[in-house]
Amino acid sequence: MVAAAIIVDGRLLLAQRTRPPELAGLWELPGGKAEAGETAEDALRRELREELGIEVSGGDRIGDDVPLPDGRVLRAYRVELVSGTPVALDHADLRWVDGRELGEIDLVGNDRGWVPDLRLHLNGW
Ligand code: DCM
Repeated sequence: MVAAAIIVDGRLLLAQRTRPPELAGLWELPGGKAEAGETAEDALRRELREELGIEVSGGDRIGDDVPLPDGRVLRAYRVELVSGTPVALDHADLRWVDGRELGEIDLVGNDRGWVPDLRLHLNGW
């Protein structure tokens, strides 16, 4: 599973989940499942095109791998917004947050461990 940290002007894009019921309303780094034969960058480009209507590039790792209960691993990447304005095509809402707001918003549990690393990127380190 791949998730994207998209940072523009010192703010990180978060997306609000609609499903499953226990995660609905919580915020996440957008992303999804890499399909067979896809690189992480390919998967992020496809997922973000489908979910947000944007084009991205790049993909340096951020933070540690998060093991999921089903045996898969969730991995975050910093990507650059190349074109488009994100639209919530598959989420309830979108928000751009600064470092302080990132600490206050209700993130999905799997993404919470990335906050310190994300803050370093938001603060320009
Ligand atoms: N997931 C997560 N954090 C993300 C992206 C995904 O915890 N930033 C988890 C939530 C689901 C699983 O991955 O358990 C599948 O996500 P989806 O339903 O979006 O395909």
